[in-house]
Amino acid sequence: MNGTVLNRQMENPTIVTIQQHILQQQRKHSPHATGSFSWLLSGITLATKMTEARVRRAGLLDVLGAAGEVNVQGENQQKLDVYADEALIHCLGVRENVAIIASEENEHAITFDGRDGHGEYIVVFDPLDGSSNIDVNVSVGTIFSILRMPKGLSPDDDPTAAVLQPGTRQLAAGYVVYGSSTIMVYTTGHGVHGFTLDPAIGAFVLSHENIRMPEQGSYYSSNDAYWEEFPRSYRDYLTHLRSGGMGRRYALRYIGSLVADFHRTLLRGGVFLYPPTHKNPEGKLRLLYEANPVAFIAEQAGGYALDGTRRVVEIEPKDIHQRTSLVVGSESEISAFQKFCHVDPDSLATGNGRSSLEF
Ligand code: AHM
Ligand code: MG
Repeated sequence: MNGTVLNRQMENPTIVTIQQHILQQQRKHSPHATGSFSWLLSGITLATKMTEARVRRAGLLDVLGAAGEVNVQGENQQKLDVYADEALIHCLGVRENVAIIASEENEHAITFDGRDGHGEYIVVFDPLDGSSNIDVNVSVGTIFSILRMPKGLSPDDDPTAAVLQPGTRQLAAGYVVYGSSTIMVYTTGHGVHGFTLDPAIGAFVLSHENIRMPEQGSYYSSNDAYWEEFPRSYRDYLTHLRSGGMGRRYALRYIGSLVADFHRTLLRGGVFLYPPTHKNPEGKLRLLYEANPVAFIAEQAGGYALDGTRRVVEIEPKDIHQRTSLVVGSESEISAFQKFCHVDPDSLATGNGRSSLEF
């Protein structure tokens, strides 16, 4: 025989890119998968790499500052918000299996001509989370959640109704933090995995396999400037953490970009809270494309995510841009939160085999 036969272990190469990892996961958990889902995820990774390239050159290109428009949330759009949104819409729009897109930056759900009912997936995202940090070189990110197109519904009939699904129906969720390095973290319901962008080869490379949230951390994360507005039970809980009631004295870390604050909480443990305030009595964070993906990832990593009284992922959404309060973190901190806020522990049973917290 002419030629050389390479005897490399293609299943376990030294470098595992996110694309390889997704395919390996599919082979393991859905052997009959068509590859359609990984094609969709590759659209997201491409868009985030485009955004990361802009973020890295932010002080050099004319990409800083306001774009001159106000989004549906009443917030001034930044140029990078608009760029990140357009990158995702473009990269997902050319994937024919995407039926509907919904984004923080667009009031209505977006559908595509000529799909003739072939679109299987819905993607909702916050294209650039933490916009107030863009101009000052502080970490920002992209958050996404993927849902299946409900059977019997056509995107052309009522795209909004198709998007309004509880977080328990998420097929996958993830985020990218454009920080000191760029990292993508995702779950498809089989653990949480992290990939660091290697700028030399332009690929997300497996760096954090099967991330588990520590059972207890040393940080709490909330905007203390709103302290007086927090409900009494939240203040009592935070005082408990601050005063050593958990066997250690907690320190405060708050970046103001949910993705970055959550990423630290995922790796180091602790708790992140955005309680109801006078200005935002329902909480500030958006359910579909901020709280739900973060909650799915937290639960997959052994943590918990509540809106204050129930699992975030069980909330039935009524509006694409619906807001929610959010308390997400490690087992010990959430267990203590439940005692202060009188949450029924049974309401936190995840339904995926894990029991609710014990008291
Ligand atoms: P954004 O998606 O428009 O950037 O807003 C959401 C951000 C979150 O990333 C962060 O947790 C929160 O708003 C910070 O709000 P505040 O400045 O009120 O603390
Ligand atoms: Mg956001």
